[in-house]
Amino acid sequence: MIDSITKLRAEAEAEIAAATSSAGLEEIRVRYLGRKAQLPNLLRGVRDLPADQRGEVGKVANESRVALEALIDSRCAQLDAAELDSRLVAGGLDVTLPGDPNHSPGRLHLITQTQRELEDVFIGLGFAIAEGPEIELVQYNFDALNHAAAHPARLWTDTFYVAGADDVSNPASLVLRTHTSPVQIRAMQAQAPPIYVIVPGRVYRRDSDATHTPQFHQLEGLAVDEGITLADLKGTLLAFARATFGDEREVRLRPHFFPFTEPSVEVDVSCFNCSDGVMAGGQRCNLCKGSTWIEILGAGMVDPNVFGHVSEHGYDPERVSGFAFGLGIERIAMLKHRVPDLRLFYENDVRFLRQFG
Ligand code: 2NM
Repeated sequence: MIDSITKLRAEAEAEIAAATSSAGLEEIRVRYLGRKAQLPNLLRGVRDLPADQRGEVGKVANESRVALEALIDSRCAQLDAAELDSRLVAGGLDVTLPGDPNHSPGRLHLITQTQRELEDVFIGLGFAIAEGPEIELVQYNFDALNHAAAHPARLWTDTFYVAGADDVSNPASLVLRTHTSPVQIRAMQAQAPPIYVIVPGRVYRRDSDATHTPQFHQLEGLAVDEGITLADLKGTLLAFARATFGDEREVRLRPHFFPFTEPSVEVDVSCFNCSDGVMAGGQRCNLCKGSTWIEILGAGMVDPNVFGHVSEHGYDPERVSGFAFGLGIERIAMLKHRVPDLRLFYENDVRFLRQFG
């Protein structure tokens, strides 16, 4: 038996050395070492040998297997390199090679990183991601979201109307969406309740100063089901706050107004920079300004009038209820990473960007 193993090993070694392509080498590997191949077959036969021969034969067979594997690996590397060389000589360009000199592949922008972290949190809570157009009908951006005809956000001074929009109150006029909420209307038209979606994306408002850029990012959420209450909203936002700002966080809801929710709330997270408004050095906290709370988002219970715009898709306010919320991704990133000025996100200064990730 030892003789046949040694002979097999010698044959295999000769074939490996003579292999001229990585495909041919793989065929040799399967033939000698594959599951149904000769050497493993011999190894399996070891257990039927008399006890006094098993150790010796097993050892020789196993050593042969290990030696052949190593030989194949090194021959494979040789052949791969030779094959690459010949492709390059033939003039083919291998775009999978690293650059020379090697360049960093870069990193995701902090807004993208933050958006993906937020998506992960809400996916973990059972939400799906929905996306939709950035150029949107007034019907979806305002009317279906219960914005009164005279709502100031509809004015051309506040919203970018797309060339050709004849009248700001024409539902067929086009705007750059001012929030991602119209996607939630579209999601409800496409899916009857229950629905649990988040909508991240770019939004546009005619605003430009130290704390506003004309384009920014939102992440909104919508949950509609039987028996959804404000307590579900608060529990969801508490889980989000803890995942994003630390396990010790609490949340607080304050009454507010939004056109599409009733009641509406602003949501604060307990400060993660101080204790009782005072920082380690004894000064008043510069993040919460000593208040112990930081505003992070707006939310509320979806107004029955909003369901009225999608009632033919199964949204009967007598049967289902829902909560919705919206947050600014830039604001979350600024709080988490102590970014002092919103405009840094849009100046593309790599000295700023490369600090993250
Ligand atoms: C917010 C605050 C409160 C919101 C409402 C809806 C919809 F589509 F369900 F009506 N989407 N998003 C909402 C509610 C957004 O952002 C500050």
